[in-house]
Amino acid sequence: MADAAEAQREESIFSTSYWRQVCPELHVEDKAYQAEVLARDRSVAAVADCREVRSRILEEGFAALSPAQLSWTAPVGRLAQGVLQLEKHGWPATFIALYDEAWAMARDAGAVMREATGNSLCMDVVGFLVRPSQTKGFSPHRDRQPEDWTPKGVPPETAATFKPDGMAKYVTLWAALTDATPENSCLHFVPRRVDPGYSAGDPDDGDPMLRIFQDKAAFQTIRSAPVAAGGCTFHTHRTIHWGSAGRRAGEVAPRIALSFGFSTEDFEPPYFSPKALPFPELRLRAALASAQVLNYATLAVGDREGWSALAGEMAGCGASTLRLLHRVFQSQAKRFHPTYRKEIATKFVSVSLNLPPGAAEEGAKTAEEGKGPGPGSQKRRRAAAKQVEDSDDDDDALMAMLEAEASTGEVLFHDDFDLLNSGEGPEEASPKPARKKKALGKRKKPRGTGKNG
Ligand SMILES: O=C(O)CCC(=O)C(=O)O
Ligand SMILES: [Fe+2]
Repeated sequence: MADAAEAQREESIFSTSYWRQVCPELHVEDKAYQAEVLARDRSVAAVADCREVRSRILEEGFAALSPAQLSWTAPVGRLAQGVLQLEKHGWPATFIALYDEAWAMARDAGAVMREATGNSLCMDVVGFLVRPSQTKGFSPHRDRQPEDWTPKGVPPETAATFKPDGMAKYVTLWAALTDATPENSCLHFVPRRVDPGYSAGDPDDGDPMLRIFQDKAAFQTIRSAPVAAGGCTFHTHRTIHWGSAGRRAGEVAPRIALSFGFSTEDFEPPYFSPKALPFPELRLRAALASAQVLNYATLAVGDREGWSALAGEMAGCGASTLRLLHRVFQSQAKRFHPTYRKEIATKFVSVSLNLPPGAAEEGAKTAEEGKGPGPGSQKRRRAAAKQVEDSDDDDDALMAMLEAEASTGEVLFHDDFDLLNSGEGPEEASPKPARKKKALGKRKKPRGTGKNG
């Protein structure tokens, strides 16, 4: 797709006319459309339905609303078509966040969430396009583990990630833009009552899935959550969930979804100021979508098919695409919360250093390519900095590392980070499936690699 690759440049990413041409049916920074959305005064969902969502989340860790219970301002079918258009141009589904309609939906989702949970949009927006013959939804995971929240200064105890009234401090609204069925990878949930790690936390050793599925009766507790286009599901940061492996043969319609994360500020601060809502300006949207793809890119190792559902054609991308996404984010980085910047820097460094052999030639040299000392020790750090300075080398991974360390005043990349390169520590080096998916595998020690593994 040479044309698509050609268009994937910073100039296009920041151009309203480019995005309008990709999806002519949708709006980009269209003031008249935005005014129409803001003028709307219908409620999105009945208060009684939101109450039911609340009690289901408290009881089971998940809930659902049917299309008949929801009245979205944005046309759901047009958003789905938009995702397919983006695919044609080589863009991941998350880039639907470039369009006003996605933010209209975020606003509606916010109204439902406020009523059901009291949580606010934290800008964790992700799009998915599952083609069951080639890809599937994310493999089983919890959206957050202690290694996601402790870098944000939140105490490690899982029990403290719930409010005094029991509501989770992080809840996702997952909107189906096409019908989501078991055949095309609808979501599946494990009810909290059968999941001992839900509120107590997972042991450092041992697989939470194996803890739960010890006998036949446990398998019967798995709940499939099909929803027709325009319906949505809800789950907390601790609910184990996944998209099923759909039917591989035959013509199964793609499953397209758009998810929004809602949190309390003390648990996960909004990635950029809510003052930019309801319609953030294009540069902010572009930076967010780019960063979100990087944020999940570590999935390429632990959940390749899930990563494909998220990244589309970018799933096999090399260094130059990663660098492009990172540059777009960096250009707006100051507008993002320091904890998010830190997370994206960590992910960017991690995925850059983990590119398979040959992928780096797509663009920049990586730190692996014989630069001498790798990141980690002070000596290496200084050597890296000096190399960057001396050779005017544009090694974005190293720069990101240094920039992130300088801006946070923390040493983010320790010597064990070298394991990412050495191949000596596969347990640590392989990001496990994690929203951001937090792995449900054997965990030898907490990993600091963020939401996706
Ligand atoms: O759509 C999927 O397959 C995964 C969705 C998910 O894990 C989430 O929204 O938290
Ligand atoms: Fe998830």
